[in-house]
Amino acid sequence: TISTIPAYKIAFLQSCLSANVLTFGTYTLKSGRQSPYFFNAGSFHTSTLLSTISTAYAHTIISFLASHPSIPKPDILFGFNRKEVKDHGEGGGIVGASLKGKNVLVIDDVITAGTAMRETIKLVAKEGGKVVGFVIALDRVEKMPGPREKEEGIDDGEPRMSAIGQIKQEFGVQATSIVTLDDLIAMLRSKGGEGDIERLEEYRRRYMASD
Ligand code: OMP
Repeated sequence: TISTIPAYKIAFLQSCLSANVLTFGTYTLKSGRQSPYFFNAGSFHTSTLLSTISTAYAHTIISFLASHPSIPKPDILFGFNRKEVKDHGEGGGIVGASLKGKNVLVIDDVITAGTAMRETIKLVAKEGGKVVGFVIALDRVEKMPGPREKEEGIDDGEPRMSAIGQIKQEFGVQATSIVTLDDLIAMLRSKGGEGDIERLEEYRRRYMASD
């Protein structure tokens, strides 16, 4: 229920709704799934919204680091990846601190099937670093696509592990998020149950991960 969701998560979800970062409709995802909602981090484009999302990430990162004491916390460096590798000027695929020999905490927007996370793990390894954790704004808590879904786009209805769970198992990487689809549904319910909830719950029943 909403009473168990921390205030910063509610504030974050409320900002996402009022800034149209979270929208409802029919969207085709990267995975090919048809979703009744979409999270567009690019719509966090004002100074107020930037402050909202960075505060929410900060809360999440602080509690993530506190619950994983084995992750070393020296002076914190930061950087980000370019969409395309630059072959002039200082060059390279990363702007900011070099990743060489570093433990990397990755900050990303959304996880669905985990494709973007896998690419990031590879990219960081290529730059000589090691991903120790992921902090995501929205975890859609969806199951991994099965072989039939990958080939024909048809979900076989079988229960499967979450994309995050699978990545934790394969790479030993920890992950956490500011909010999940469950938080969003609980928050919308507390606001008096808008029409979209039915579609969100139907989608959740269909693609929810088994772990
Ligand atoms: P996966 O790579 O399947 O985990 O999907 C994550 C990526 O999908 C994000 O980095 C976005 O590029 C995109 N995405 C969103 O931005 N918002 C959503 O609500 C859903 C997706 C998506 O396509 O799954």
